[in-house]
Amino acid sequence: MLIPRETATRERKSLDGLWRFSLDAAGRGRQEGWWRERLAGAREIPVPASYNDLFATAEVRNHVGDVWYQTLTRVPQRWRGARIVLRFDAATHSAVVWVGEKQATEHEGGYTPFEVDVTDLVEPGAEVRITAVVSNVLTWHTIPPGYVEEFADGRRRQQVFHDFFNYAGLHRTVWLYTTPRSYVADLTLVTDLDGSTGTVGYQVETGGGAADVAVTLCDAERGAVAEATGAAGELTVEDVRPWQPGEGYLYDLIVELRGEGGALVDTYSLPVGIRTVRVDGSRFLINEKPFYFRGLGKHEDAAVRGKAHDNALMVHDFALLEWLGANSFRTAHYPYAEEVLEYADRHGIVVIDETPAVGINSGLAAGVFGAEPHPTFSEDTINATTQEAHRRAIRELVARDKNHPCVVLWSIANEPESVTPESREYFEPLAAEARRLDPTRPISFANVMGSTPDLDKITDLFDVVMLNRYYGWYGSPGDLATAEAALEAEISAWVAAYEKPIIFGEYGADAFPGVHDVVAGPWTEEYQAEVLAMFDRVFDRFDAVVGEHVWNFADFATAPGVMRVDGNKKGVFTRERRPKAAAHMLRRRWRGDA
Ligand code: GCB
Repeated sequence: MLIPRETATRERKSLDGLWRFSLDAAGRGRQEGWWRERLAGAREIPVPASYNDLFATAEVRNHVGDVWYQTLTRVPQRWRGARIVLRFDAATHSAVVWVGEKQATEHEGGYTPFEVDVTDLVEPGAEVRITAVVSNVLTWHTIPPGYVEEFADGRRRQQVFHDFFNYAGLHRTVWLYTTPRSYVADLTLVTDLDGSTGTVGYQVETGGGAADVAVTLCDAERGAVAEATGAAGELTVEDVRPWQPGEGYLYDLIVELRGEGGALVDTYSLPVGIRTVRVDGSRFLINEKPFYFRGLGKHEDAAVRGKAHDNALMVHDFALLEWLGANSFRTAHYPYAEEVLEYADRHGIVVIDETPAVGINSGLAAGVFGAEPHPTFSEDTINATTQEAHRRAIRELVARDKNHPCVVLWSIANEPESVTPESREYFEPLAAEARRLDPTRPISFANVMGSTPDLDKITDLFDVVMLNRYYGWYGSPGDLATAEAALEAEISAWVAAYEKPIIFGEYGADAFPGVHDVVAGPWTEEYQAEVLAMFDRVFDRFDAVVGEHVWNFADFATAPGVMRVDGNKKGVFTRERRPKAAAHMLRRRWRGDA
């Protein structure tokens, strides 16, 4: 799926700004047809933003169900004759959209874009009312899963099985954009390297009728380095400058559709990083060189705006990654805004890209999040319908992110149940689907603590062992000698069981900022740093460990609970992005020069 861009044949208009917003606590709007007129009694709300923390009321923060967004915009007169598309970069977790009186589209899944051709629903030059009802409800059949508790007095509470606040709303940009009637609909690129020669295999999908395809690859100075015609083919680049970690060198692929007499019909251009990625035994190779992941799991999370994409925060977070000496991060626990991947492409930061499939695990749900005990997989809980939603989530992730050179590994789930025959039945087709959708990248999932190689039933389906481990925190807190021995023993068991690269997808400890002690104990900044140092010591003893991603980059909001103090405090930065002692320690390890 192509990101909207301005080109010689295309225009785009962001609808970001202040929209009208109404809570629909009683869930009446869909029956009453609230899209038919101006939303009554509406507040103003910024788009993009999570709505939860904006209004200083528990009613909005803890709302369960529908909310309504509405804006009036004018379609430019000069767009007459063009194909006009309405696109939401994200609506969390599901939405129905009306253009004027007409339902235009609907979408499930809170972190991937959806779009609809609205040419016949709008009139260039005229105003148009766009209304979206957005639901934050998670059920056994959504990704991520959850369920809603109903109380006798009519209150509803959303139970989630994941450790971050269920922020919702229009989290990313909403666009109107144009394409010509015949247009470039999609592009799929596969790059390869052979010595100093690079290749870019391309496939162009078109819509709206036949036109001839011509492609030109330009280098960063905009000089053409290769050309081809036809909807699919391969471009060869001599003296290639590869995309590599730390150096996000990008070519530009310009696709042109040409009609009668060679007239330009449509043009679209896409940045291209030429690189390879592959697993070989227990090594993870980027451009055939062993790569070691130094970085962190992140979240889209900040005060006031919740999970909204924000360029200021993005630039600052990347600056802090650089300050730490990190070369990579994981999009825990959902696809991030595509701007983030584009930024990582340009700056040579390596990304593990994750679906929103977090919480497929009843043991964790009951133990950590206070959910009712239930089997993970059953007719009444996670079932074939959930699996289908999961398959769609994988498909939408790959469709959006397949052309980003920064993405080197797909993570199709975080900490699912993985020790039962049911988990194998559930994951076998999903792993196969991920491979079918993208045969060029390795696949993995984040393995939960306790799912050791003797118990785990799904690791053979994947290329990389990604372990989330909390020795010294959830296990033997305050006793790092015991934690160290247990960690070393577990890694040895994985190394004996599989010849696959091992990445630590999570490890860490909470530290409440400002709590210090000379004899470091849990919650102090010193202890957090000592836990990380202990893990790092052990990692250095194993060649098969090819990555360390600390949990987490920054403190983040969670549902209330006795395990959390104003949210999860495992950040090496506070939520305001101030460094804790652990950040300085990591900077010393990762930069070596600090
Ligand atoms: C995990 C989860 C992550 C949590 C973290 C924690 O294993 O993957 O979402 O936030 O542990 O801090 O407990």
